[in-house]
Amino acid sequence: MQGTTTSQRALKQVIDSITLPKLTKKDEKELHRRLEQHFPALFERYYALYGSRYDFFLHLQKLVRVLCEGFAARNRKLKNKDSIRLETPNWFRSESVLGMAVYVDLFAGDLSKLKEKIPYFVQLGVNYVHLMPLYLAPEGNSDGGYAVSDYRKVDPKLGTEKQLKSLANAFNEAGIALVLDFVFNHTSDEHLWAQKARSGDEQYQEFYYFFDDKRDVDDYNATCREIFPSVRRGSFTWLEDVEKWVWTTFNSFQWDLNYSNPAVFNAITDEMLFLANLGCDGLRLDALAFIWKEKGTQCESLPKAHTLIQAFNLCLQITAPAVLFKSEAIVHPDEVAQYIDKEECQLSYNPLMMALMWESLATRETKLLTASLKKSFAISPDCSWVNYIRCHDDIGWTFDDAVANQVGIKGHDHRQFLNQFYTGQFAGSFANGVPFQANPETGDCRVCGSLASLCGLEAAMQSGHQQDIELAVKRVRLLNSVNLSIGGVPLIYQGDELGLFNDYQYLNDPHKMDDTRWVNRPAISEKDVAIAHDQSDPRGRIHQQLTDMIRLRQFLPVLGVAETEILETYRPHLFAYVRKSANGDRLLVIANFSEHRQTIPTSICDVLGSREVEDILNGERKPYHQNIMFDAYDIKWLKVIEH
Ligand code: OTU
Repeated sequence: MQGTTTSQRALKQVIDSITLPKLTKKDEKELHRRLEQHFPALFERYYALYGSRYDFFLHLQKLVRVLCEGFAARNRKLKNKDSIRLETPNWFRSESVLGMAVYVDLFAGDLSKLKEKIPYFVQLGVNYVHLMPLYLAPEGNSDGGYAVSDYRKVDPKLGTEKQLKSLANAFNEAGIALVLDFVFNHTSDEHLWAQKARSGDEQYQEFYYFFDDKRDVDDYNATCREIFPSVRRGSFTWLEDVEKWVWTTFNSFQWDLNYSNPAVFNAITDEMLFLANLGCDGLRLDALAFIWKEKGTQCESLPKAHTLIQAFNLCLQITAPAVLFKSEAIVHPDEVAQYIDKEECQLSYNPLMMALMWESLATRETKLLTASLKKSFAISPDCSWVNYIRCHDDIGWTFDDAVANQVGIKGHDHRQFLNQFYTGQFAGSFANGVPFQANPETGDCRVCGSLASLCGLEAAMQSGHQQDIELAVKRVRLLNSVNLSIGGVPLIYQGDELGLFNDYQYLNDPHKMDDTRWVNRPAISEKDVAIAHDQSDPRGRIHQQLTDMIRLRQFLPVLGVAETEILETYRPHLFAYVRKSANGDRLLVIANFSEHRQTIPTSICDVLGSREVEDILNGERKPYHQNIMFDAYDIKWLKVIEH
């Protein structure tokens, strides 16, 4: 390959061979500029994926047509946003960006009612809203919407495309970024492509992984991880009517798309651009680790999965550059890091920090959290973590066993302990968690539950024990406080801002009862909101404390574009980090992950350049002499006192 010259020639050939959509002179110029800038890289990736196919050029031609049409279909407002975002590519790193993840129906009822919740978001300081999948999906069990039957149709129970567009518009006017799910590893078995495949259409059978021979299935199963082992063993489903096996990493009704077929890449790009043109600011790349498969491998995070995502990203750079990618790789920390790059995903969930905050709460020790984040927290300055404490899924105990070993922790045993601790099988645990996908063979298990319940508030309020209630409220504050101050976009999960407990209603619904993740997908009621505004209720205090910290954060540029250095505290229960911005601004955060009093010498403040500090969280200005003292689960945001 001759690099740029070959791709330039290919671009010219493609452009000459297609009819371009009608564009204004200015738009045409911009499209050509972007193609010139990004096509060489796109061509390189597309060639690496599909170059050996006899029909490569035809697919390439189709792809360029899809991109040009996507560009033409993008409205003026969004095109203006594209130009603004190209000028301010790091907008998401601002200290004022705060996210929330919500289910349209559980949070508001439907799309039109969600629009009425804009003041709620604004009041809380939320300006990034991730809407859980809202597309047409099978009746009954649809994996919470993660089985998409039509990317272009809003689930009629939630509203219409028109309402979604109008919501996107209203969000935009209120300064709220909209993030939608891009569920591109699989479709539901009711998607038109799946239906055609099922009826014997070979062209569409090639959209998925269909196998006649059980030996293929066995070969792949031998090296692939089972994701939902309590649903079905292995990663395949036998289709009685077609007499073939189909690849289903998750539920049997979620068919994995076959990205070794360029027609799939093109078709999905078309769907992606449709979502982009609805007016969203970000796409959450669901289950992105699984999109490329090769026999003899685990079929997760393979090099070509990255090539594919880079190619999708380039397609966006050409047609809708305002739209960001958020990586949902809930995998080994080293693999999580591989997706984080301006050219791949600008945003990424931070499952390592999420899991290890819970680990520290259980053990009261911070050595694994400190050692792991020292290794893995730093990422490219063009990108950002999306930090979270809870989400709609389970907590998986993801951490690097080698790092754990270095601090004297055996990964396997420790995970068993954590599962026991959070699912009520460990005497003395404060948590009300529920096991998810226990695998009897490997002993693997994950945990579900709401923030407040996992922190012990549900149990404490049941027992009425005042001291336990206090401790639970403090645990919630501690986790929220780290999440808001460590650097990155904090993402609140619906209901956790209100201190909601587990919701056991799902046990009465036959479509949900087998999926314990529903325990942390509560419907939010007016009553819940009212309780959270009642200061005499512990949930009211949770809400107030969170709100106060959010307010404070908004005025701390050091929590925006700046670096995080994880510090060694040499104190088993304390966790500390310092935020440093280029202009010398600094913030030191120290957190006590135990219910016992702790102290640390004031010398830790030397990272701030002075020991004359104040805790800006509670306005405590008293100078610390020899030691800084911490009560149960205390956290301090320390700044040098300005004279
Ligand atoms: C995602 O999560 C979604 O967040 C889940 O809600 C979906 O069920 C799933 O994809 C399928 O669409 O298995 O338990 O290792 O753990 O991508 C959560 C990555 C999941 C997977 C993660 C997946």
